[in-house]
Amino acid sequence: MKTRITELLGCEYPIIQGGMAWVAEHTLAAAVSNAGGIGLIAGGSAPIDYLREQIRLCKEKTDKPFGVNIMLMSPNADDLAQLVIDEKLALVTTGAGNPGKYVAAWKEAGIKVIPVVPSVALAKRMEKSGADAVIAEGTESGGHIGENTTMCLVPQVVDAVEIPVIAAGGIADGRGMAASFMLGAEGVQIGTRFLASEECQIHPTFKELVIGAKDTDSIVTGRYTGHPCRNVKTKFAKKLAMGEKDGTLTPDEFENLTLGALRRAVVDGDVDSGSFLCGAIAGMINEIKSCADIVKEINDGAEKLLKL
Ligand code: TUI
Repeated sequence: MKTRITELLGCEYPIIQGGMAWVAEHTLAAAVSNAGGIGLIAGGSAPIDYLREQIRLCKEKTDKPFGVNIMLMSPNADDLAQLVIDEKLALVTTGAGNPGKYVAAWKEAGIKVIPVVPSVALAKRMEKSGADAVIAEGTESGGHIGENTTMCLVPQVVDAVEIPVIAAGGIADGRGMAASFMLGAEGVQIGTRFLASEECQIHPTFKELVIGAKDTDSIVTGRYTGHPCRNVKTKFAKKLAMGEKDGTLTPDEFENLTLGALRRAVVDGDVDSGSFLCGAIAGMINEIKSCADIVKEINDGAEKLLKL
């Protein structure tokens, strides 16, 4: 399917892999790009030297375009903003903030800029700042989320801006991609489906949690900290949610318990103290597949439905 997104990014399919913190490293990103989508390496809060190495390893594994996601709450965001320029990346996506102050420098360096937005207001601001496209991310997504749903947010963003819109949140198969296109999106960003991929390097326990999840197995924690996150509903996540609800955990205590929790989930597979970030669509994902199969099946499924 050719859209303004495939044209902008020079890829075969308008499918972008989510820049999942701690998860999206070079093996996954290269596999998605080699499959004809766009892979992303997640900046998260990782040290700059590690990210430079990840970018270089990805360049060794693919000659296709790939990008880096910058989590703007990271203390490293300024350094990473410069690193993507130094490494001549094709694409940068941003999350968890307003990247306005970086956009001019990225554009000057020839980098395509696609911020994640949870609202129409931010989408409009990003368009004015010179963004090439926006990712309208609904609250169905894993990780740090806004309030509006994909179904409601995407058409409103499409109506509000001229630049192309990529839909994210709750999309994991051809039906979700076709539905996004019916709402006016010209591409999709997909995270959770790639957690259950062969090339994803997360702990096997994390993959098992995704595969085993049913529709009601995701939970949002941390609204009172100002950084709500959607996770797999483990005992640990339920404990956090309960402490938040009944007041037995202060926001500070909550922050202390979740410090390092992404690493404990992704690297250690620690269900007692790790936060397994994942989207609400996990219940539909039942099988580990290669990134090539995932990308092709989603694209072909959507194409078939859209041609009906
Ligand atoms: O960023 C994400 N998802 C993430 S980041 C992350 S790491 C993390 N760990 C603990 C606490 C918080 C984050 C895990 N998952 N998705 C993109 C996204 N961006 N979702 C929501 C937003 C967003 C929110 C507010 C983007 C812009 C924004 O703007 C506020 C402003 O300044 O106008």
